[in-house]
Amino acid sequence: MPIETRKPFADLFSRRDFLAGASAFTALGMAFWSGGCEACLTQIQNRPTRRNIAALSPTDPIVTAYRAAVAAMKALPASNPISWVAQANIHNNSCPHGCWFFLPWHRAYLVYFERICRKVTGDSNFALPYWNWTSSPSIPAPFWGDSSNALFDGTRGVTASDTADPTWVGPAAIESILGNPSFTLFASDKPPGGLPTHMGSGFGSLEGNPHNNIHGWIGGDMGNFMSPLDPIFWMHHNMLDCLWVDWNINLGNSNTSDASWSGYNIPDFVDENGNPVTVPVIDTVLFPLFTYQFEPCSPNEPITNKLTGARLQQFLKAGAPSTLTFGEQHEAGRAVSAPAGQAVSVPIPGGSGAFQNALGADKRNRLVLTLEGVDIPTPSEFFVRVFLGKTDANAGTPIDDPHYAGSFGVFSDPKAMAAMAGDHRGRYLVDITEAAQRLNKAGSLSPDRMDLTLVAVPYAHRQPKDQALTIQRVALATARF
Ligand SMILES: [Cu+2]
Repeated sequence: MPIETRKPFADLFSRRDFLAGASAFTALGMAFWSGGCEACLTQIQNRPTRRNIAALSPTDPIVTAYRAAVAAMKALPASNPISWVAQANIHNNSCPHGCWFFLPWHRAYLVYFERICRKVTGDSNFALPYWNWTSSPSIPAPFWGDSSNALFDGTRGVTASDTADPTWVGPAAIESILGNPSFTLFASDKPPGGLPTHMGSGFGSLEGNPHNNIHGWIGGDMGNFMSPLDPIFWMHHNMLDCLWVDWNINLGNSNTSDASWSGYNIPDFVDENGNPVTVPVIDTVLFPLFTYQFEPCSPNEPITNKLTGARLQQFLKAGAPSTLTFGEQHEAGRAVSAPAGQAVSVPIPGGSGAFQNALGADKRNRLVLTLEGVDIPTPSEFFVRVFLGKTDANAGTPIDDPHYAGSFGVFSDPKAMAAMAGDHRGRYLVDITEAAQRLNKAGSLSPDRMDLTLVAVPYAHRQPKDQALTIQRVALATARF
């Protein structure tokens, strides 16, 4: 059906405005259109709201429905494609990490999981809650107890009173991540060859920091690619999805317009009837506009759920080229290593004025620390804090120190790594523009040399005896998107 016949949407945008995707609606379900469009708009305005689980009591109907859905899925044999184990296997076999398919893949995964929850509970309005670790940094109460609680997972390495570190999930960390206007730096890099990869070719900030570290910190099932076995997985990824919505819609940032991203069809999911589903990436961009909405999750700005024609047009037309182009690379010239718990400093020579561009007011110019060939111990027992111009930084240096520049965690899976014969390493991008600008303003930045200090900080309760941070290549690059 041509899009023009779908009034009143024809008034909101012409076919041309629809990115690459008039086809986008095919998989979104013709349900919206089949009932006549007055009904469609109402249905869209009233689309289910994914709520902050901290606002729900353990006996709230939403929590009860989620627990019932998990119990029902766990009761199914693994051979059933909508069973708990089969769902986790989808992730284990196909999840792309460390690349820009990370966000759309997990969004589609959640959408179909949510539909399975509706099917197995008969609750057709069920909307998956999310875990806002910024405002509630402990795993929420409904996920504790014992094995009689379907939401409990006995393999976790943390307790109900442990709190996620503000380095990963604190308001300042999340505001900084949301404040990055580059899709690559926010949402991870384009993979080599343009196709999704299982293993990290370029972790951006949302994935590299809160995503990886929540996985690593919780550990147990959450510490590897079977992580969806822990019911908290779905709440965690839902929060990441909410932040992506915030970055796109409220903050007005564009996803990449690279056709290898928007034109990719993800073949990995099953619907609530257990039938295989292929989801175009372009559809995942539209899901939160048409099929669900969020309660506000960002520390800085409430979500605006109101679906206006102007907002839609602006968003759908955007698609600015946001591929990050690297300029000069300034190499450290040596591999670096630090045992967990320790720090290592790396001076990076630049030459006069080398970093000047990135210190100006143009937000499109960035200063990006690129770490290549990063060894990923599995399960990883530590994360990394990056400081600029503070060679005595250590695991006790607070992140409100003005020299603090960013953080990342290494998350992978031993089996995935074993399958990567030859290259067991990842690539991480840490945008240090903010810290450089702050120090420059204060007059404490050397104009032709950057001293970076990487601190390998152990997760709480872990004794990472034999683990070390090891990086083959450290470079500081000027970049523009
Ligand atoms: Cu994950």
